[in-house]
Amino acid sequence: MTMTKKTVPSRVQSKDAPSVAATEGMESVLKTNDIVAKQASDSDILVAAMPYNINKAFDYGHDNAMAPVPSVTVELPSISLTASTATEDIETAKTGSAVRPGINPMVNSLNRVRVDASAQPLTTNQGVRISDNQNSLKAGLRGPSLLEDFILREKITHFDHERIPERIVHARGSGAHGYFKAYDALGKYTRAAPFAEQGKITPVFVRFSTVAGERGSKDTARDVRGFAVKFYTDEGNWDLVGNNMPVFFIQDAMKFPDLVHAVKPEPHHGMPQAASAHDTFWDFVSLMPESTHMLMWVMSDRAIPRSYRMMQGFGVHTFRLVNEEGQSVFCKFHWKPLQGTHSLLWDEAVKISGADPDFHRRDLWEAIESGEFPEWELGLQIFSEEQADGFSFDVLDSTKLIPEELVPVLPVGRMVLNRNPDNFFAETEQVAFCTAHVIPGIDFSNDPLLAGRIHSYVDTQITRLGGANFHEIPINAPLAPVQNNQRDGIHRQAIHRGRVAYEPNSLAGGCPFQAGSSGFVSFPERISEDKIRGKPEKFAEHYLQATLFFNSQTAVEKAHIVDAFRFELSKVAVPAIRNRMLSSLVNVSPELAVEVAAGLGMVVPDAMPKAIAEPQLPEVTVSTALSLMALPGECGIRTRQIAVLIEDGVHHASLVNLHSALVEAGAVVHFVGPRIGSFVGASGEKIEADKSMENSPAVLFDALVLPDGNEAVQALAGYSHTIPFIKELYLHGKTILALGDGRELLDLTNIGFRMEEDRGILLVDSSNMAEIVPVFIDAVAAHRHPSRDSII
Ligand code: HDE
Repeated sequence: MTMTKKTVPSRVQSKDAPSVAATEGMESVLKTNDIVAKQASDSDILVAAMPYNINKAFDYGHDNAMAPVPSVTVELPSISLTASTATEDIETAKTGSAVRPGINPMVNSLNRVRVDASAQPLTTNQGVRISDNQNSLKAGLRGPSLLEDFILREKITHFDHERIPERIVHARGSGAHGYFKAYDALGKYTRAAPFAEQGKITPVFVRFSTVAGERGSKDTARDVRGFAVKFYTDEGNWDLVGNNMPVFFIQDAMKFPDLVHAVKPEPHHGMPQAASAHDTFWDFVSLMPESTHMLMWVMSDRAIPRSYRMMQGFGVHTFRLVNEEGQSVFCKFHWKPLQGTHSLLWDEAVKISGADPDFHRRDLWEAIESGEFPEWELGLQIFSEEQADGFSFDVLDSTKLIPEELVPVLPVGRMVLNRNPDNFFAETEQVAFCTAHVIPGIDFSNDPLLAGRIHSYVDTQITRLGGANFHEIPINAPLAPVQNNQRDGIHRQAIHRGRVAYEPNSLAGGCPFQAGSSGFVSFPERISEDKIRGKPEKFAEHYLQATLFFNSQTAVEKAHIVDAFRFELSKVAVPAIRNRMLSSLVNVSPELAVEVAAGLGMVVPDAMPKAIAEPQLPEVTVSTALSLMALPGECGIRTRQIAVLIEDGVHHASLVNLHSALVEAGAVVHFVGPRIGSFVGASGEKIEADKSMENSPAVLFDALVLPDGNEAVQALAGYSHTIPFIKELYLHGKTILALGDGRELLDLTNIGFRMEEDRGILLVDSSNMAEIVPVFIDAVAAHRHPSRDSII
């Protein structure tokens, strides 16, 4: 069969259209000067300009598939031709005027849907003013309510439907707006819009989340955190839907429902909420040795971050970058927080879930409100297919990472979150991330986990957001123009003009037309394989990177991993599951297995048999980048929450000086009393407590100041919460500064402080404030003083 040779077609001008008999026939009709007839005549000219489908020939053949061409279109003689009705120029306040050609007003900034009720009367959803919002309509003051009360019924009906299904995973989350700014043009690797020019800015919306818990569950569960970024690029939306860990539990999407069913509350009694510490989770993962690497991350402090602002983010899968010439490289995405990577202790995380289940949500919100905009640097690990073939692991296996020592991370830009949403539901709840949302220049690898995700996200949004039009919800709509022939469906917002909703067409001049190679062109990967269900050989190695992770941790981090395994497995009721998991840990590290077994009062079992006897040797056996300590951050004590205890009789001047120095350094300083409200300093000054030890327990603070002033110290000593408050901050490794008489409070805790090896306990006279402030700031910036860990 001969294929038409590819040439790039041009637009056909309708005035140059071949004249046809039908056109002549219209002349007489035109004389009536009737607008409908004019439309009919123009239509005929337009249609006649496309005597056959010129584009058809380009549907065929390898060359055309490799370089798709834009469709040939015909210029409209008049815009009214694609109108639905000849009356569209008749305007009311409601209809507005006819839309300009090519415009889709659904695509716009969020301003078009922001609502402000200041100085406005209350109305029904139909815009009718409501005279009384306190009483239902009744037959007499003491009489029965009336069915005709459409105002009451509208209000209650809407209320009844206020909730939508929550996300099946990642239900609990928090989001913010911001932007991404490219450091340099990355045209060498990708034609993706956000990297097109140096300094280019692309708006983003980001949602962080836990995975297992329900929407109303706590923020500080031990869990993976979602890190999903929607880039509103000028070539369409790109969603980078990642996590705060670079690997995942499973290798194939086929196992995702099993994994999620195993970790979610057990179906017979609905417990436990937001926790993996139960039988079904450990039953499943101990039968799935490919989970082991991810388990190491989830049992590490990465799973209990101090803040969403203090986590790394990872795209997890291998993706493809494709440049203008169609050349492709592989890539992994990394987000690095400017604030550094910091975590909670497990004991803190547990207590914070009671004290403030919204701990991370509040932290993100307050930081942005106070102008402390969180920042991340985006980095790419770029590597070729040939390099990938040589690695000891398979880059299509999401249970493996690529050590930074093997492929360095290239910094390509930074993301700043600088605006909180106006409305949690409209934006954070309704935002719909989809791994299928890619743009020209970003493409998929054949990771079988990614393939399942490409299907799953769109599918789940259809149920969650009530239909196929979720892309029109303002937070989801792209800034790039949207024009296609998809129509109708529940809650359709766009009002499409005209009668053409198909392609090819000549009645709309061939528009909207296919974009050819300026559109998304899938990377033409050559595949010649058997159609089979199975996994590549390298996927069978399950332990080397789990070992790499464990061996790359500091002693403190290793101890926390042991503690986490011990805690989680101690909650597993069936001993054989514990034993099975222990036998798997022997393959990771005998040291780890011995310590966990000891913590469970068990004997270390034999190692679990491996799926592969002689794996390829790993390229890297220790990677310092895998330790949380590798990223201390660049923000000092900015946004750190510091509690300063106060009572009547406190030494006011020292606190005022300290307060201004800490605020200057960016900390958030709270005066905390036995109650909130005013206290009187030793010299009669007023000092206001914004928090109390009762409403804000110690776990909510990063550091503590004990004040000078004998009367205040005695009063604080007599209050039952004070000593436990101090002890808790101490045991969690926080910095404590005791001023003058405040030292007495420390003594009352009866903790044998080991001052020589603990730079987080500072005792000083109020007169030496100037000297101590920088030392204190330094100690708080260290986040925590782990030498106290062993005391807990
Ligand atoms: Fe998800 N995941 N996932 N996931 N995921 C969802 O989509 C799914 C996976 C991630 O803030 C769901 O809108 C499958 C890996 C984040 O709104 C659902 C598989 C990674 C979010 C879904 C995975 C993620 C989700 C539920 C295995 C890290 C929250 C609600 C094949 C790279 C996005 C929704 C937000 C959410 C499916 C595995 C990250 C059901 C099938 C690996 C951050 O579509």
